[in-house]
Amino acid sequence: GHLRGFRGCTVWFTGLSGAGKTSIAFELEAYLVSHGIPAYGLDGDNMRTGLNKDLGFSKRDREENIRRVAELAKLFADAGQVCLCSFVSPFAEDREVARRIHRDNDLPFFEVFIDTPLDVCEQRDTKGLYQKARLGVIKGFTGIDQPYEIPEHPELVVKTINFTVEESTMQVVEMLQENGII
Ligand code: GGZ
Repeated sequence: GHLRGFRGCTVWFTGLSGAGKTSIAFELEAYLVSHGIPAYGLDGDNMRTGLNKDLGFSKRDREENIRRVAELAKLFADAGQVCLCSFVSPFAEDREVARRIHRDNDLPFFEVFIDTPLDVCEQRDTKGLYQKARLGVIKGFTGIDQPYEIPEHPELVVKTINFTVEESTMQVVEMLQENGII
């Protein structure tokens, strides 16, 4: 990728389960590709079923999940893609590792906090996971019996209540425009 004019970047979506990370990333991917910008989304669905299928949700496993995802995202970005990573990534130190992996390779990295309150995520409960966590069937669920560390210096905070997925997505598009990525 070092001879290329346009270099890719990584947009790192963090937030609770059900916050809307994947919905926004999916909408953004469609927007970018329809504008001729190569983009590719990574999330729990395509990482935890394959490359990271040996990992669970302990603090250590989440750390390794994020490290591997960040190394993969770095390669996508270096290959000129806008890599859209949607992971709960609840621990600040793990998100910092992801950022450092990109910085060390001079690749732009944008941390986007999808700021949806826990009670809203829990009410949506699209997969029934919060209920299972409340009942103790799932242990170590982020926001219930494991922490979510709120990002202190994200490049962007997207509040999703009272906004459509399209409106939230456009906030990310504007951030990429302001930073000369697109
Ligand atoms: C959090 C969990 C858990 C626990 C299963 N805690 O809404 P979802 O279903 O699709 O998003 C959650 C996803 C989180 O995987 P990540 O790879 O993003 O996590 S991390 O970044 O922390 O490594 C949820 C489901 O997996 N899930 N158990 N205990 N989310």
